Parts: sequence; C-alpha cells; structure tokens
Amino acid sequence: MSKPTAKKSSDQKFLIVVGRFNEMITRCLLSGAEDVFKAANLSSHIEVVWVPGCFEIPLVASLAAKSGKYAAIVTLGAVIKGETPHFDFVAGECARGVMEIGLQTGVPVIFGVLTTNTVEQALNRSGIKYGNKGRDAAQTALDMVQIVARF
Ligand code: INI
Repeated sequence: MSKPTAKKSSDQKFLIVVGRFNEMITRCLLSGAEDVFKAANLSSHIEVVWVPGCFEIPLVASLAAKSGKYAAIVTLGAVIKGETPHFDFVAGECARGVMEIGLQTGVPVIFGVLTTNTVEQALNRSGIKYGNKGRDAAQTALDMVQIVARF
C-alpha cells in the first residue's frame, strides 16, 4: 500500500478562528495573520470564522479539525485580566482546549491568544510595539504543517 502523500501547499486550506471579545485588538491580530498568508500567496486558502469570545474557540476549532478540511487552524483572541477570576477560566480553558484538539486530531492548532494584564500590553503585542501575535501564529501554522508532514 502506498504511503499517503501530504497535500501540496496549493491544495491546503487554513482556518482562522478569532474571538470578537476585545475586537479592537483581535482585528489587529487577524490582520497580522492575513499578512503572513498573503506573503505566502495563500490568501485564497484561508477561511475566517468569528466566535463571541475565547471560551468558544475550542469547540469551533475541534469541529473544524475533525472535518479533515484544514491543514492547520490558527486561533486568535485577547483575554485581558479584569477584577474577577473570570480571566483565568477563559484563558485557561481556551489554552487547554486548543492543546487537546491538536493532540487528539493531529491537526496543528495554533494558540495565537494574548493573555495580558492590561489593554496596553495587548495593544503592544498586536502590532504596536512588540510584534504581532497574529503574525507569529500564522507563521507557526505554516511551519507546523511542514513539520507534521514529516511524520
Ligand atoms: N472573552 C475573551 O475573548 N476575552 C476576555 O478578556 C474575556 N473576558 O475577560 O471576560 C472573554 N469573556 C467572554 C468568554 O470568552 C465567553 O464568550 C463568554 O463567557 C460566553 O461563553
């Protein structure tokens, strides 16, 4: 039986799941991610789905990963610490869910979710001062597709 061959990058689809909560920031993350796919001539290979917040990201990423349609899934969001422990649940469950989906399905699911103490820290990491976490996540997706294809 012949070994299954990895899809050519021209056939690969990528899904970006982005949280609408803190939308001013997550729009910047999305734009950074889109720039990376554009530079790789893969703009027409991405689909974007908006979800209400980071807590909803794992369910959608799980359904997408199990569909077998995507070479990788990029998750983007911004969880900013407030006065209650809500932050810990949202950020923690999102991170746990994202990791589990990758391990269960073998589809790279990239954690491009900012978890910061302040809005300023989030802005600085979405293109203002310290790079753009969305860009990094998209590049990681492209890298991980190559890496998992080796196995
Ligand atoms: N969702 C976020 O994406 N970021 C946050 O900072 C945040 N805070 O702080 O509450 C947040 N909450 C909403 C959450 O993701 C769910 O949408 C909501 O709990 C409904 O399930």
